[in-house]
Amino acid sequence: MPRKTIKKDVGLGRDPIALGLAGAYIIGMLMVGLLHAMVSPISVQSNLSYNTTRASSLEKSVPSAIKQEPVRPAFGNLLTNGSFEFPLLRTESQLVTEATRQFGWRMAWSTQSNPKILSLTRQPAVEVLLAHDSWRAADGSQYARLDTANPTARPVKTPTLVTISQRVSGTPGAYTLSFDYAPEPKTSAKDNQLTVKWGGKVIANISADGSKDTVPVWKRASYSVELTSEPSLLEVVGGGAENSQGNLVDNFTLVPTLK
Ligand SMILES: [Ca+2]
Repeated sequence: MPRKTIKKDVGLGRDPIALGLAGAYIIGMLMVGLLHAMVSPISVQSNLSYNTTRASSLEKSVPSAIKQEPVRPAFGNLLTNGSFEFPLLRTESQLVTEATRQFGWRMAWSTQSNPKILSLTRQPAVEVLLAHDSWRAADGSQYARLDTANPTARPVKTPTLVTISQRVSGTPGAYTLSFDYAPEPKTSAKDNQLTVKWGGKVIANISADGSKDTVPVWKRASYSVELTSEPSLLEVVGGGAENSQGNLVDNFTLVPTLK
């Protein structure tokens, strides 16, 4: 009995077998902890990888049409809203009338509209487009089409060719008028005719073939003009077939000519 009592009082530290088992248990737990510490970062990395992939796929699912590029006004540009970045569009296309604040351009139906076949009851409007898919603007996020969309029900025909204009004042002298022009993709030169006037005189007649284009192919054109003490009128006249196709323009600038 006394020996059994003594055995019960003996601690584990004094029992070689129990000590061995306890040591193995502690080492085992340390190894499990070490393995866990090694595995955990991989698991976190994996989650990060998943989230990144998910964020990327979400980004791809956002329509590119609502992405806005920062507006970069040309330094010294005397023209208002030459890049058609205002009004800020939330849809791919909007018909803008003169009543639209911030637009900056006057507008009228083009002198090349055909009043014999068209109802002139509709208010002049210019179509502003927000860059979408691969149809990028030449500058910023938006551009204009001077053969505008026709929202009226067919077969009623209304004008679509539009003229936009601005009266410009500034220090008299030599200036450079520049803008980007693109034929509408998959339309021929019959759809893409543009006339530019300065002070009532024609300074450019542009014709471009976009029949082989899949995206707007922008080309920059520049012309020398004179600004006098009197305000000068810039007119951009949409021409060609009147069918809501053609005449993409963007990024009009009027800056002093460097000598
Ligand atoms: Ca633009």
